[in-house]
Amino acid sequence: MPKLFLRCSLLGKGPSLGVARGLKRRTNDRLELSEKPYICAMYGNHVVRPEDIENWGRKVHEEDPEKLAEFEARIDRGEKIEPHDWMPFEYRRQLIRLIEQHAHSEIIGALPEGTWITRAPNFRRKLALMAKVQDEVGHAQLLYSAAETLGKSREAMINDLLSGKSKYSNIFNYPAKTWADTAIIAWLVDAGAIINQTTNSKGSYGPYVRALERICWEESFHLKYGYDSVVYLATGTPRQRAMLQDALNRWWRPLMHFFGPPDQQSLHTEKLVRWKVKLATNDEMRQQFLDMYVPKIWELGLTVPDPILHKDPETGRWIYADPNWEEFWQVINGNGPCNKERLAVRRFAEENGRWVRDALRPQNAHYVTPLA
Ligand code: FAQ
Repeated sequence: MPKLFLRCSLLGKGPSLGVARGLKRRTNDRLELSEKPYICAMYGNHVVRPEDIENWGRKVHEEDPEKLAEFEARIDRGEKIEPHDWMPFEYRRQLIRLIEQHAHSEIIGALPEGTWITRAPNFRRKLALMAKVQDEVGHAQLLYSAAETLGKSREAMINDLLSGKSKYSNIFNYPAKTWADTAIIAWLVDAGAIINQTTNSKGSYGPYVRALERICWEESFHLKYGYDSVVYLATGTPRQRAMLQDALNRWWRPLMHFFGPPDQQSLHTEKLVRWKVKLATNDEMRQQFLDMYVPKIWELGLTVPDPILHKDPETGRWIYADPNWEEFWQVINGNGPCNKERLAVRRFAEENGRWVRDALRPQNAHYVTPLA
């Protein structure tokens, strides 16, 4: 059985997923089909049964209370949940939503910096930027694979991105106007991503946390590259400093939004913290970011574009101006400055890359139709 499904995963579109229209047995290297559809995914040779998918809308209180209690006890003990383990449908649904959005953020996130590869100021910077952008796309690969273990096909995820149904990080819907924007992205956006990802890499879902661990290693190189680029401009000519300050001014608000809405407005935090998918709330991560990076920004002689920003000596918490949460909701719902452009580029890539995917797919594969 495991061998069969491993093979199934190799035949799918993309590296990890195949959908068998009822994979029954293997004869002479060919897969035979039965009536029922199954999804198989790479980690743990997991099989999502048709009835699982039909139950995706099931509420937590509708779960078998004994199974739910045992599941939550495992989480409390710090055990990892693996794809073949029992899990509440809401846990599965939440993980798919979050990991999928994260994966989309990585491929869309490659675009603002990617537009500067051809315009990098020298060959060394160009090489470094190319490597970074390539890493981000690689992170998307890892994350799509992790999400696939939960039963949603990569095709369905990409379709939901392209149709605008699925979200991706707010921050990549802003233009990278100058070279200094790439420096701010590589330093501060990567810093924010590392804070989120190192925290959540201690989480409960095995495939996701293993992907996060690897991603964090690579992101820490990006952070060094970003900091190096920022220091170079901050210690450069007055024009270079002005360009850097301008970039910081434009990216600050999206950076404050990056960690998600304030805790009181967050829809999913409570559940995700209980199930150890999120190990800190949105506000806690935002505070951690301010703690770590505001002093560094000031050290470089740059100004944070927030006149009231300060740390309350009594609570130890940063007080900051309202970063305009209305703008955040607009941007994540498709109305940011670059949303349409970003999705248009992805649609172009999807359309023009189809012949490559078709050429790579084995002609005699029986079952590559996605189910989810
Ligand atoms: N952007 O209830 P919450 C990177 C949505 S990777 C867009 O608080 P949650 C690497 C949220 O989905 C960056 N939408 O949500 C890189 C929900 O909508 P829904 C991405 C957002 O999930 C660097 C609604 O608002 N990282 O940067 C955002 O508990 C440089 C209610 O919000 C991840 O995805 C947002 N910022 O907490 C690449 C990490 N915030 O689904 C290139 C994994 C919230 O109900 C260059 N994700 N929303 O329609 C997470 O940790 C969480 O999903 C949060 C949000 C913390 C982002």
